[in-house]
Amino acid sequence: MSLNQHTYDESQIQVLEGLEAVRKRPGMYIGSTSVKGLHHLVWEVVDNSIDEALAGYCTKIQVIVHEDNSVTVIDNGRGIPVGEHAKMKRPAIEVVMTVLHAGGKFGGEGYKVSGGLHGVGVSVVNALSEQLIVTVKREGHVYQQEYQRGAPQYDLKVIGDSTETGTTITFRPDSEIFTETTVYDYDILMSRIRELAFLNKGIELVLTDERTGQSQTFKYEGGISEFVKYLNRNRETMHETPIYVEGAKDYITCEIALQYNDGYTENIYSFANNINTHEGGTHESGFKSALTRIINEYSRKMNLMKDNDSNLTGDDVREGLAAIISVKIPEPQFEGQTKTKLGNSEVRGIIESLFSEKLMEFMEENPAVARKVVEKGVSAARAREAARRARELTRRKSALEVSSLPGKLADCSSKDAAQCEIYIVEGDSAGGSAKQGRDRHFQAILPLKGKILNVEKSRLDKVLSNAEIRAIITALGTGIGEDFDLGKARYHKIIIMTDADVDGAHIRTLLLTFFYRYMRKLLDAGYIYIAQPPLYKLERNKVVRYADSDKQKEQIMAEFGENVKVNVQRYKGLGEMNATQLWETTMDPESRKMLQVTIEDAKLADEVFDTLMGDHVEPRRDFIQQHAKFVKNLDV
Ligand code: 0RA
Repeated sequence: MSLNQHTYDESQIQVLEGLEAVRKRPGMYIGSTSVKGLHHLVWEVVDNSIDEALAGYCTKIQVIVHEDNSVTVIDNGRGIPVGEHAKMKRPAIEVVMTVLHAGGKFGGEGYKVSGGLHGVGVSVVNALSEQLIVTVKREGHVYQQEYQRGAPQYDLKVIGDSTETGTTITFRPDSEIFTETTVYDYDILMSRIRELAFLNKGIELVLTDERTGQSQTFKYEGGISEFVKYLNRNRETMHETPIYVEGAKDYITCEIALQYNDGYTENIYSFANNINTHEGGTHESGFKSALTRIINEYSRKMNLMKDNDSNLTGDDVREGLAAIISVKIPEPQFEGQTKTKLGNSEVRGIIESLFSEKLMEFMEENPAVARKVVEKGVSAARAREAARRARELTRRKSALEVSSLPGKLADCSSKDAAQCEIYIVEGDSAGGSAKQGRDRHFQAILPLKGKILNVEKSRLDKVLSNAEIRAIITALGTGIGEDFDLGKARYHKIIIMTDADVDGAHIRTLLLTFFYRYMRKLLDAGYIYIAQPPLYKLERNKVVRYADSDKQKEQIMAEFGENVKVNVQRYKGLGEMNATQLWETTMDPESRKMLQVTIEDAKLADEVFDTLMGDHVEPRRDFIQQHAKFVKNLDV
């Protein structure tokens, strides 16, 4: 046996061991094997194509979901190299597809801007796919290789000629790994692909769903400026064109776009290497401090505030602001609870000085807009004062009352927050069943009457004067907004339980919007859940089964056997279930299913809400047409 063959055998064994490690512990590489992990496979492949585009070699990326939920990603980049890898003695493409973290090693050119969970390498996608086929057009030829669960099925071969270049990867996620679901969600794919198109101006991204025939193309020459306009699409804006700033220093590139609207909420999204930094970080804090400082400086300079007026706060100047901050950085440091906080300290200063200068320039050139922005901040400051007084009132009141908890709350007996759960239940009658059915040791019930206030349309002072919202705040114990303290949470599971109808969906959206706006850390901590009551009860000869979907109903009917007239009950509301049924199906930790709400879900709820309740008719109509299946019963 030659020495070369010997080394080859060894490295092949190592390769297989590496992929086996990925299959044994997929969560370590892609976060989870649920819906999120399933979609992560797509992002891993797409990220490589985006990197190729950022390096200047790729202009178009296409994502196709096939009938069988396999996915194809096509790009027109340089194509993954096919020549022999010096050390591994195999074609580079095979090394990229089978060796962990091998992706960037052949580039040689500068750096790759990847980060976070992303950038683990396409070999991970390969390891977790039943089948993967890679096709590369390069140097006049078309090359192809196929793998199953990461293992090559044949040596790289030439299957044709082409004058074009690019990479096509088709993979079918392994159902042995993704046991929960292997079905791709169009809306999840679409909203991230749209986001990537906003964040990387000029790149054309196409999403096609062969299961439905749906297809959308995203390409934004205006990049994040168009992103900001999109965020404000349902609002009246205070200036037509977003303020846009870009700059680079020491291989760090920064872009900022912002536009004020006449609403009360702030919509700031920051990104580092295309990853949404939910927890903020140095780029976001640099931006915020520059914004506050410059607006105050400008108003003093122009005598828009009295000398003894105190400065506007950050919250004041961010009321009605939509902004995107996007940085691309060679070695991002991701920190925080969910690793979505940018830690690189050098970024703060770069953003701060870049943005201060441009913002001052903008305000001086657009005095009418600048004046409106300042006036808005001043009125926000007044409202903040009013809110503070209202809050103090609540605080003092609760200190005086014997029991400060809301009267409607049926609290649990345990005081160990980590064990405790609170069900926020739609309606008094379902609330009654839940109170009877619960395990009172660790389950608390808070029934809500009717709908809570739409927090998108009100300032904090009004939000705090709403009885239902006050009940939620006091029950949770955390405080709200800037006073929020996660450590004071009285329950570590906050479970929203509403009817499976349009009103239920509306109330759920209102609650999620409230948590998103005022208690975001609850979402970061993963404390918010949505209960999943069943849709059907099926009964035959005292054997009772429940079904969550029509499909499951059919399945259970089939299991009961043919030609028996099974008793089927469709639940329209929680109120139709008695206490025992509610416990068995929805509240018993042994048997219930709950959805844990992520910050993305809440963001989406916020967006859905915005679109359905916003001031403008056109986006609402578009949205309803696009999401007909989801909102078909909505009376808007
Ligand atoms: C390594 C080196 C080069 C390109 C790529 C990887 C590459 C990977 C993927 C994955 C999907 N699409 C891709 N496109 C390119 C540089 C090749 C060269 O120097 O010509």
